[in-house]
Amino acid sequence: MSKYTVNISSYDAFRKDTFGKLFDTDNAYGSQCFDAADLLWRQLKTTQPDGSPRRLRATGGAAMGAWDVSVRATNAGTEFDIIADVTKIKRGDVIVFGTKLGAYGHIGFADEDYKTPAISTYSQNQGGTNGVGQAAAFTVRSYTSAGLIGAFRFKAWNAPPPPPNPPSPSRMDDALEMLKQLAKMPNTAPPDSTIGDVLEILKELAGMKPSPAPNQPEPKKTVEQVAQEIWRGQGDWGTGEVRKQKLIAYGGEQFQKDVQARLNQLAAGK
Ligand SMILES: [Ca+2]
Repeated sequence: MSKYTVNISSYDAFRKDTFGKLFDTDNAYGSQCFDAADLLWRQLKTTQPDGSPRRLRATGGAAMGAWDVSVRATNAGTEFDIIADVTKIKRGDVIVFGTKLGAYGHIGFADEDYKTPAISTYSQNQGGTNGVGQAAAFTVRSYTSAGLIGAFRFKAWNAPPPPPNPPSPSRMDDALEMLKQLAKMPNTAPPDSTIGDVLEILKELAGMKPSPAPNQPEPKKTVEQVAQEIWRGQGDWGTGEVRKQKLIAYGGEQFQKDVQARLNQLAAGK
């Protein structure tokens, strides 16, 4: 059980819950940057491979030891993605700095996406003396991005956005299925909730934009229809060569010949 409980529903929630405060999760050396990152790990409900409660591991008693290959995968567990390409760092990632920031390196949270020459970092011990006193409290400070050696990305803070509601023809299926169930309840008043559900779906479907009719060509007229039209002086078929070309354009040469043959029959009183 962690001695601290903080809100980890999002990076911003975590930041808001910890800003200006001091945490000494490992009860050693006061409130260090290591405790800042460890604080997140200690909120996790999972256990380490040896069954002990989750905490951030680090070799050599150094903040940068959290990125050491011997503990990296254990630290990532199932909850974190390992970000080896530091240029991919995103706000909220747990970022690890190497010896460019001193013998122990540094660890904290990216307070902005990767950028150069420096990146805003949210952590403890970013101004205090040996992690002691209020000056060590959680705050933001910029550190050279050249010092970054890697990052852990807490998946829960980087869930992909839910897909937009697709137009769902299955909603009609849902309504039909409910109606079928209702039909199977002879002599029983259906529960209001079910009727309500069906009505909701029907309203939803009624509000849906009707799907546009497929772009279908006008059904083609038959030889007989066209011949009758021309015979009655309907349509815009013209006469002579104009008519011939229009008929060919409309239905092809054979169509034109057939229409002409039919017109000849009509003229002959057939
Ligand atoms: Ca400590």
